[in-house]
Amino acid sequence: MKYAFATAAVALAAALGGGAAMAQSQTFASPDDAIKFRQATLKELQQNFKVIADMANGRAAFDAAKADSSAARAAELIKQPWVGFGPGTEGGKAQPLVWQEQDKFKAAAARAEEEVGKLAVAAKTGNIDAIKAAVGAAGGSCKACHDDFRRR
Ligand code: ASC
Repeated sequence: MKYAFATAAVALAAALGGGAAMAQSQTFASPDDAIKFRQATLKELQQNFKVIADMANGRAAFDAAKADSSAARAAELIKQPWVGFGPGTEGGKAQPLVWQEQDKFKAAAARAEEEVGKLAVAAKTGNIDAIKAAVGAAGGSCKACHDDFRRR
C-alpha cells in the first residue's frame, strides 16, 4: 500500500489568490516514514522560526542577515510537512481531527504558509517593527493549528 497525498492544489490556490502553495504530492514507503518526515520538517521549521522570534521578542540581539536567512528557510519549510499527513498516516502527535476535518486542517496549514511567507518578506526589509508584527502573526498561525490539530 502506498501513502500518497495530493492536496486539492488548484482549488486551494485559486481560493487563496495564489498565495499558498500546498501543491505537492509525495509517496512514502510506510506511515512511519510519513510521520518522521512531517516531524523532521516541522522541527527544523520551529528551530528557524525561533531564531527570528527570539530577536523579535528581545531574547536575542537583532541581526538582520540572520533574521532574513532563518525566515527564508522557515518559508521553504512551512510548505513541506503537509504531504506527510496523507491517508493512513495517523499517529505521532497528530489528532484524528486532521483526517476527520481535512478542509479545516488544510485551511489552517494554508494560513500558516501565508503568514510565514509574509514573515520572510518582512525579514527582507530588515525593519524590526515589521518583523515583530509578522512574527506575531506567524506564531499565531502555528498556535492556531496546534490548538486544534496537535495532541498536547
Ligand atoms: C514556536 C513553536 C510554535 C510557535 C507557537 C507560537 O516556536 O514551536 O508552535 O512558535 O508557539 O505561538
